[in-house]
Amino acid sequence: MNFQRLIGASTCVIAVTGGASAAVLFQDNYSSFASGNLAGQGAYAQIGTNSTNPMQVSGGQVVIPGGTVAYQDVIRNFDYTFADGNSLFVATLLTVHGAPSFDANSGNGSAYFLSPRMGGFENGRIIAKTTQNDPTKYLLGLRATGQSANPIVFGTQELTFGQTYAVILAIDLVAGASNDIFSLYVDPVSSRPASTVYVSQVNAGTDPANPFQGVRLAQFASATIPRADVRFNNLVLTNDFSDAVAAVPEPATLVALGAGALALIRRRKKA
Ligand SMILES: [Ca+2]
Repeated sequence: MNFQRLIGASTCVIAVTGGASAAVLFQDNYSSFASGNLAGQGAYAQIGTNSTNPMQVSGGQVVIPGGTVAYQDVIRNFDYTFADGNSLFVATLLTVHGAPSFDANSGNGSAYFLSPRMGGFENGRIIAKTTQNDPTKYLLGLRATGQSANPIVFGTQELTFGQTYAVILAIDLVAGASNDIFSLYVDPVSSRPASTVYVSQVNAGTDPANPFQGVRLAQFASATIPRADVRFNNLVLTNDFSDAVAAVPEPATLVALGAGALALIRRRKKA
C-alpha cells in the first residue's frame, strides 16, 4: 500500500497544529518526482565528490541498492536553527531489502544510509544489519555521531526485509555538553510517551552545532563495510512528533482503516 499514491501528488505540506510552534518543516513526496537522478530535484543536491551511480528515484521511491562500491550521496537541504530544549523528528517510510551481515558492521563501521547533517557533520546515523540467526530479518542501528565515543547501537526487535515501516528519528537537544539524545521509533503511535523507543543513544561526543543543514541519504560502501539495500518513500522533517507520525502512517494501520482514513486525509488536506 503506497500512502503517497493514495493521497495524490504533493511536494510540500506546511501544517501548523497544536500550537503556533508545531510545524512540518518539509515533507517530500517522491511520487511527484521524475524517475531518474534525485540530485537536482526539489531541494536535493549531491554532497561530497563521488558522482558515481547517481542516487535514483524510481516509482515514487528513493532507491539505494546494496553493494560494496561507494556511490553518490545526496542531501535534502534545509537550513534551520536548532536550539537547546527543542526536538526535531525525521520521518520516512523505510523498506529494507538487504543488509550487511550481523558481524559486518557490529563495530564502528559507518555504513549509514540516512542521517541529519548539523554543523558539517552527520548526527543521528541510521544503519541496518541482518540478524544473527534469521536471514529474512534485520535490525536497525543508530549512531549519534561518527565519533569513537559513540559506537553503533542496534535495536533488538527483528524487522522483516521487504516490509515497509514508518521510521522516525527523534533528536532532543539538551542544554549542556555531551547529553543530546537520539532515538529511533518504528511504527510509533501518535503520542510520543505511548510509543516504544526502538533504540536510543545519548551523544557522548561533541554536541551537534548549528545550523541544521538537512538530511543526508548515503550510498557509502567499502570492501569492509557493505551498503544496505533500502528504499525511502516520503521524507519529513518536523518539530512535532504527532505530525511526524501522521506524515508517515504505518502501512498496516492505513490498510486496516481503509476508506475511512482516506476520506479523513482528504478532508485534512483541504482544510
Ligand atoms: Ca547538549
